[in-house]
Amino acid sequence: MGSHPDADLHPEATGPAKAIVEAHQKDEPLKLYSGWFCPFVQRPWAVLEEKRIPYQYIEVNPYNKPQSLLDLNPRGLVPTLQYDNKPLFESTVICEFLEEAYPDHAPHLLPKDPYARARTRIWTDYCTSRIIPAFHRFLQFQPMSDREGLAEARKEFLGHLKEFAKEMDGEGPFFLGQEPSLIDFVVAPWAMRMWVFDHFKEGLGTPEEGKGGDDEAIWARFRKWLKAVEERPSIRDTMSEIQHYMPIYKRYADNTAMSELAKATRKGRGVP
Ligand SMILES: N[C@@H](CCC(=O)N[C@@H](CS)C(=O)NCC(=O)O)C(=O)O
Repeated sequence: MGSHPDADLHPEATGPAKAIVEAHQKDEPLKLYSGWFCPFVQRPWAVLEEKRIPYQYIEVNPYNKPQSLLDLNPRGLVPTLQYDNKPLFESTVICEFLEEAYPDHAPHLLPKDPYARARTRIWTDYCTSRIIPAFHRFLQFQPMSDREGLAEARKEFLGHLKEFAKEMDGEGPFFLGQEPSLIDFVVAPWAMRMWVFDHFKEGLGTPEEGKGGDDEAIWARFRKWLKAVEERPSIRDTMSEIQHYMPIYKRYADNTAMSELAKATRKGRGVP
């Protein structure tokens, strides 16, 4: 009674992420309290991998919170980082912290130039405040019989992707250029989960190559970015097998657990 619908999710990472988890079991002063499935976790997890910072991976279920997690973070969310016996949370804050606490570890998440740095924060915020909420509105859209509503939700999401792609460095392949930055790591987990639209919403709907009309160049740039993100080992290899994400997203897309999830969303807590 009252337990979260995801309290019984698959207990551990599978696929490529399994090997990374196994390689990070040794006790380390830096500990990542994680849920293998959580896109917010994947942000700092990929950054830790990318920068080759030594850390210990600790799997917890945030819908069935162990005391060890609550002791560090009263909100009991993942990711939670333990650094030198002190807790830290909020995925974007953790990423920026890793950049500052390990200054010798490349690639750097923020450019040196103050203007370029500020602009990086604008587009990082755009991912969190526009792209990701629109991803969830599209994924959650119901009923599927409301064709206009579905088209509208898709259009809203694609509109944000297009705005995002317009701002990218011309060459890339990442948002700011050759190397991934904070912007890429903040949005990559959702980019890696866009298959959900094929399964649950009759397709993502981005135009195929050569079919983007006036926006062809923008969509070509988007595809180049997406490919670079999908192929980046730190991002690719912190993903598990699709079949284990499926029940979580199915519940979400079907709206079967809506009242629970709506409550969680209203309280400002994230949903995967
Ligand atoms: N704003 C947080 C969101 C983290 C979050 O919502 N994580 C989910 C799992 S994907 C969680 O821990 N949920 C547990 C709960 O809502 O109680 C961040 O960016 O770190």
